[in-house]
Amino acid sequence: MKCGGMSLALLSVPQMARHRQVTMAKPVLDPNSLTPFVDPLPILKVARPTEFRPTPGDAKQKAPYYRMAIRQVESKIHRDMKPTLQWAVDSSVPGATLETQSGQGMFVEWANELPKSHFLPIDHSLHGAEAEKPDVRTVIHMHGARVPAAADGYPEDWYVPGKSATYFYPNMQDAAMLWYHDHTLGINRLNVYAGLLGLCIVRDSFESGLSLPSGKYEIPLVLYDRFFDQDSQLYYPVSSVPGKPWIPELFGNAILANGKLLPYLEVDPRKYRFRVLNGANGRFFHLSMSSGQTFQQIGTDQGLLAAPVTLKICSVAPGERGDLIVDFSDHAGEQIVLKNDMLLPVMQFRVVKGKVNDDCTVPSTLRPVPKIAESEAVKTRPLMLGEISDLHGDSVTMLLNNAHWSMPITENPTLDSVEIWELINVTDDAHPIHLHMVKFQILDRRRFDAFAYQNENSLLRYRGNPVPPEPSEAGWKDTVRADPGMITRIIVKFEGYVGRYVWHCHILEHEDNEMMRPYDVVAKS
Ligand SMILES: [Cu+2]
Repeated sequence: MKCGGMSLALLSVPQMARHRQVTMAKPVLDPNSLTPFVDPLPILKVARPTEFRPTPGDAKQKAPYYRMAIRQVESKIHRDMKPTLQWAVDSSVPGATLETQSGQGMFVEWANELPKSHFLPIDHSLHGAEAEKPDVRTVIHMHGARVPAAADGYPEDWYVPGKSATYFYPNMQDAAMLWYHDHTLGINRLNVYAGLLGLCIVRDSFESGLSLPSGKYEIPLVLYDRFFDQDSQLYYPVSSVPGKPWIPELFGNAILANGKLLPYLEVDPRKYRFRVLNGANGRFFHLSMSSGQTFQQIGTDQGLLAAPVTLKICSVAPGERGDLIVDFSDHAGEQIVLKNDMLLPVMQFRVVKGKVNDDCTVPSTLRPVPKIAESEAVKTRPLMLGEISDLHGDSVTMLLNNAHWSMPITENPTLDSVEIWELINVTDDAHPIHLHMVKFQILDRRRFDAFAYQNENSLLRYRGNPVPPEPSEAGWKDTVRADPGMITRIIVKFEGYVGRYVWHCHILEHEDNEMMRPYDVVAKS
């Protein structure tokens, strides 16, 4: 189901109608009614530190200090739309990009300067979003960062306007594109939809030693979908259940690139590096070029792949990143559209005529990704991804291992130990599962009998052979697509820090309604 071309009120959206009827309380803007490709693609600004402060544990070292103000702003999504009210980090949506070197720590003060009222529909029946809690609150998590628990942005560590949290990120990890976003318990889907997301690029000497496109030829691309009303304002659909506006998924009809609807980018006829983030609440992207040309994927969530993968379609689930090399050298003078499923345009590339010098190369081997042997695992955890309906069948809750957020901790890996997590998906949806603090590898996916598993006392009956990860997933990951009717196995070394973290589905509507669990990394005894 894709939502291109919808403009009518009271429209039911099949993908969302499974459990609650989703209603459009007002007419939504039809992106097809707008002239495409009239706004240049915004190049995300890079955040600048305001000062340098002594590093925790080593006062002689100084680390940059960034103050990232979180404020309500108005900005133009498209030339022919009115300014849209959004919530911005460091004055833009997506927020300013943090850039750092591996091993170079940084302080970030996330300052909540939002107004006192929320402009999106809070569901007070969700755990963590009860009516007595303040409507406006935030806490920012750095997705993919190996960071002490106190700076991870725990969902209950939210704070209200006028307060801030200052986190120190050690950045002791390889080059990768991380991203920050709101993680507030019960309203995270609304805060991210409002605009609270941005990038953090970690660089290192290994990656910089490769002659990949850089500078103006390396372009981060943050993609997500939204609905807008006829006044150009963000619209978040609600359920048909009075007092319970939560919906199980959101698939907006407007796809934005770096915060603009249907922008264009003028490019030279040469190689570019596009660092793609799927920052959508629930939409999976499958990106291709209207020219039919192939491109190379050189990296995934946690950095470079062992070798480039040639693709015609790049798939990224919510939370995942794809690091792409696109070569326009054979397309001088052409206009090429970056498309999602159903040929829906995302943006346009206008390739300049002529020839340019391009000494960037993509090496045939990029960075070793040493396989973690299954024999290293000290524990295998079967973890069911399931869902329960309420008595009236008008609501559904997706759960990890049948446990709610507030139940006792069940996942408690030991620091530096290796575990295999088996994500046993008995639902009809693909769930992108994200573990905080760690990176991992995908072992395989295997079809199984979900009915037997649920009804015959966890009987495991396989319906196929194990399928290895796709080549574009065969690197270091922090988010993995757990497909329906499949057991997805990942192998994780819990390196980093002792403390309380979370693991969750990155479909934000699921995460806000219990598809998230705390986990503890415990000290070696
Ligand atoms: Cu999910």
